[in-house]
Amino acid sequence: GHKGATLWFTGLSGSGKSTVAVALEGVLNEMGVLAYRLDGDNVRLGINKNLGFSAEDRTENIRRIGEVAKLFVDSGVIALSSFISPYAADRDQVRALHEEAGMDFIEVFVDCSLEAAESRDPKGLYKKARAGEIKNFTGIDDPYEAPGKPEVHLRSDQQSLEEEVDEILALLKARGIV
Ligand code: GGZ
Repeated sequence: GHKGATLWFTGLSGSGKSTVAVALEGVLNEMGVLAYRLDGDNVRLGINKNLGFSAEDRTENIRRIGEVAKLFVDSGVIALSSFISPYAADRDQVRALHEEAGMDFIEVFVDCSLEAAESRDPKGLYKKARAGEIKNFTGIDDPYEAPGKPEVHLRSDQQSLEEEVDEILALLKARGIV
């Protein structure tokens, strides 16, 4: 059997949060474990489409996602949440929300140098940010507060995807989540 939990992936744009979440989702599904990914494509275009990238809007984005993740946990699903979530206080709020309800909250720091993330630049956004066409871009002219004590600390510019997935799976097993 398994129980619900929130895996909270945090890291720069282009760090590989979604890539790891997609790979982990595949492995969990093969194991017969229900998992659901929350990311910009299904959240920022839906319930959070009225939010932008100011500090206030990022905080509200994370707050709402935290509440949605908690609903998934309540239903017994593993929520895989992939958002930059640049502010430590916002992530800690979501953690508190889960822990007060006796729910597992696993912070996964997808650590990647700015250089590596910027060289990937899959959507060309860093280039636009450097050119001043996008303002307040995380890592360029907006802050990213790295987690101090994440449950999992991945180095996506040094580890393979398989290693990253295995590391998370080991923790889920150790915690009795899967
Ligand atoms: C950071 C931005 C910005 C700004 C648009 N800063 O690579 P992506 O495209 O898919 O990931 C980024 C995504 C960040 O949205 P989040 O909801 O994860 O951010 S937060 O947790 O801070 O609320 C990027 C794109 O949206 N994007 N403008 N200014 N990323």
